Amino acid sequence: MHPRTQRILQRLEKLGSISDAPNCLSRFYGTTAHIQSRKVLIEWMESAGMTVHCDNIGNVRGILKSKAPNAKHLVVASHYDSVFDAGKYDGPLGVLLGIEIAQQVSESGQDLPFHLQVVAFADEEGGRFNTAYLGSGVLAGYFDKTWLSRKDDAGETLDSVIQKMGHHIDLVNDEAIPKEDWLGYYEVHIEQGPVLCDKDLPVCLVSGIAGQTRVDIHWKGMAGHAGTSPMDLRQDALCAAAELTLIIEALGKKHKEKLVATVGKMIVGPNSSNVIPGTVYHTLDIRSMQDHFLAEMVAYLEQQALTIAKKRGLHCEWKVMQSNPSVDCDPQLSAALEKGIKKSGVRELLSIPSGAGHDGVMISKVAPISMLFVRCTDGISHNPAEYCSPEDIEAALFASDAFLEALADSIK
Ligand code: HGY
Ligand code: MN
Ligand code: MN
Repeated sequence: MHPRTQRILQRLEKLGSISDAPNCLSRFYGTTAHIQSRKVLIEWMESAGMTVHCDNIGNVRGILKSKAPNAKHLVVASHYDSVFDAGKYDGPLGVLLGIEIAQQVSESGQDLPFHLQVVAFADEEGGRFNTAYLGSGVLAGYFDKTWLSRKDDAGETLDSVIQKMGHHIDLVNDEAIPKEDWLGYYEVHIEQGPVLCDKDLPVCLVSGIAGQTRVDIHWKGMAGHAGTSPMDLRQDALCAAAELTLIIEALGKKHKEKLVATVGKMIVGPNSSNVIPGTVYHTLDIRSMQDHFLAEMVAYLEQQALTIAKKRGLHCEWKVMQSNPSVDCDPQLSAALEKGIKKSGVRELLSIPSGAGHDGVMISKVAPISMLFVRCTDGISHNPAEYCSPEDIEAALFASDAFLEALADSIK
């Protein structure tokens, strides 16, 4: 195995051990582990020969400047936050591979015709504040200041967490790379799906990223005594939430070829075994490559929620937290990536859409994007069983080296 692959594996283990939870990997935005991992990333980017700075949202940004006049930026990135009880490849693989391709350029003394900027985004998952793409939102100049008042489960606001990290939120808009200065965006990420395993391929191109809407749903009923309240006189918030959850599942199954819908988080109040739940908060994560269809499904489910609330005598608050349309990867960047994949010896070219969201969704607002998927065993992700083999990581590394070369040739 190439020493560069070895180094990626060692660093994946190191980052995978930096967690806020004692028995699993969890690294939400602005936590102790998040800040600790940032320090390690700064060190590694500096040792790769890059000029490194941490921006005012917590993105770690390393750059190899080109001497070419009017050089634009190629950003190679992924994220270093995680979901709770995460796998160690989702995010860090793309960051560490980016550092390796930069180190190769720096050590070879090659002067690329573009600036090479490697970015570790501070928050892609939105695990703490349900704000996906915080980091890439800043890089694209699309940071939404209404996010600042968002609260985590402990009631702390995003604004206060950013300040505690020593950042100045009023400066974030200076951190963006202006639209005219972008050459493009490239991200390497585990597929988090079964296709590469089925096809027995190590890597493939990504054709686009599905549209995604995230909704916060609050049910307000009436808490009551579990022993004395007649069943037909209750305003049980949990039963209402459960009824909607099953409608959501049925809708996803009915349109399974073009829709996925998930209730992933639920908080029951007061959450006592002998009290009828008076309040329930839960999320809806719903996605499709077809934007109009997705909007129709969100509207339909909102109607269903309001119908359930009326029938059960509850109040339902439906709050769309974030909605991103589906995006296409750029044909020219993908053509260079195709050359890179071919040159690295992968036996078959494949291009698939991504059901998972990625920072490219945010970056696509200002720049052409491209992505490389890497096989992960059985497509398992957002799960500690997530695994990506050293051989497939090496295939992705070599395909990325060749992509950079093909891109540089296409500019000269
Ligand atoms: O949720 C997603 O698709 C990604 O992992 N943030
Ligand atoms: Mn990810
Ligand atoms: Mn993820």
